[in-house]
Amino acid sequence: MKPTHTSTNHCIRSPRNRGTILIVTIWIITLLAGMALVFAHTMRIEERANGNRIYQTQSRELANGAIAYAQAAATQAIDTELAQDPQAVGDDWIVLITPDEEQDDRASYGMIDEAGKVNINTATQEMLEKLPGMTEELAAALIDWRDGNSDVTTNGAEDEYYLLLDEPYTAKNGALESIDELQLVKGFTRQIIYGEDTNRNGVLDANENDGDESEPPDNADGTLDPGIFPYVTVHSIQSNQNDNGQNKPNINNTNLNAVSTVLQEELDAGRHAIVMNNIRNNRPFTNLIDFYYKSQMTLEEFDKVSDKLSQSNGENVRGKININSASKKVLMCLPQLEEADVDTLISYRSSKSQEELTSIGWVTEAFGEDGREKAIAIGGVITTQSNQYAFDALVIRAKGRSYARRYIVIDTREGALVRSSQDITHLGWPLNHKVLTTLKTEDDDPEEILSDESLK
Ligand SMILES: [Ca+2]
Ligand SMILES: [Ca+2]
Ligand SMILES: [Ca+2]
Ligand SMILES: [Ca+2]
Repeated sequence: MKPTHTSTNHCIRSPRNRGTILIVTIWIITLLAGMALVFAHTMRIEERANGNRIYQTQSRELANGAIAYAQAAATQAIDTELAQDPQAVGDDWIVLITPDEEQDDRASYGMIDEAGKVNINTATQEMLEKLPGMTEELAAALIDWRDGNSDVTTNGAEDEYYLLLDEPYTAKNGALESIDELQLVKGFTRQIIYGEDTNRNGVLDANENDGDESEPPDNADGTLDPGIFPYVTVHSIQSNQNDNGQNKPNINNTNLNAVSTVLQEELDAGRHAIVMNNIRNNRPFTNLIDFYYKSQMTLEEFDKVSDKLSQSNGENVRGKININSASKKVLMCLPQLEEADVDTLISYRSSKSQEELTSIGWVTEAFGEDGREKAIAIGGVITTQSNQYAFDALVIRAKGRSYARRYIVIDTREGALVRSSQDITHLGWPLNHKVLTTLKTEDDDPEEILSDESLK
């Protein structure tokens, strides 16, 4: 279900009066700052600092609106259609910028599924190396950065390297907390992480396609190299517990009682006996896909039970990739897959509705009889669940005279927890400048302007 504008407004309406006062204030400050240009240099600097302080206050308030909106959007039905339209929040307008592999000539709107990305804290070196622009050296350095030991992986880097830098520090030897943190890892530059898309809007802007003529340096080839940023996350995590609060039974447990109970709930007595016999005779299992093949369940049976079973212990599982939402570049990182295999997966899933893609079992059908090995190769790192969403929010106030950008990650495992919130206003206006000009000069409904394809 798509939330209506009305319900969203109702939930997170911001204090209107305070906003109006702030807008008036910022205009007075702007006028003062303008007048100050004729005064002494020091005077000018003071006025500008004052203006910045006011702007920061307003920006914070705009960002609070964005966070409230992201939380509301994440807790209302999780639907791929959700949040693709501009939303009114009080007197402000919010659009969510999302990268779109298919087009780099205009911005796309929507929320971003963190499970549709490669988790840089859990991906194997093989998977990391398959990210665009990555090398064996970069992947090895990342593995060393995050692993708990100080043994240097081939081509990697531990303390010995970092302690010799001009401003020395030690290797993290722990999980990364943000993608920005990659800049501390040997070899990772802004170029590797963000590519040519320095304003992070998923659009090839003029300065990103003119070579060295203006910042950033780019290859002027007419297509946007977005770096690895759109394809990586540190946030993907899902619960490994069933509704009863117990860990999902591990298919490789010595005692199969719990697995048997799960199967009993969904299979009739005859099928249950046959499947349990297959399970007993064919252990252990590499992962749930291997379990599916060896148990000789039907896909329909597996769809019903797979989400209640597990291939690991522990309360949570990190870093699984949602095969229903991952982009082609992310699917390319799955173990052992070639481009043709990824195309097979993409064409299969686009021929089905989301309801038909309930469990990871669909990859076995997509790959067919000969694809058993490939399906098992990816079986341990894939999921059809998503619990974390990123909102690259552009908040627009006063017909575009003021705006803020926030990158917010919401965890929906229990309610809508804000995992991170980063002010990215400094990256600049992310949409076509015609949109901003039209917002400022025309009296049309902001929603129409923001949705107008001809302006994008
Ligand atoms: Ca290490
Ligand atoms: Ca751009
Ligand atoms: Ca350039
Ligand atoms: Ca390029």
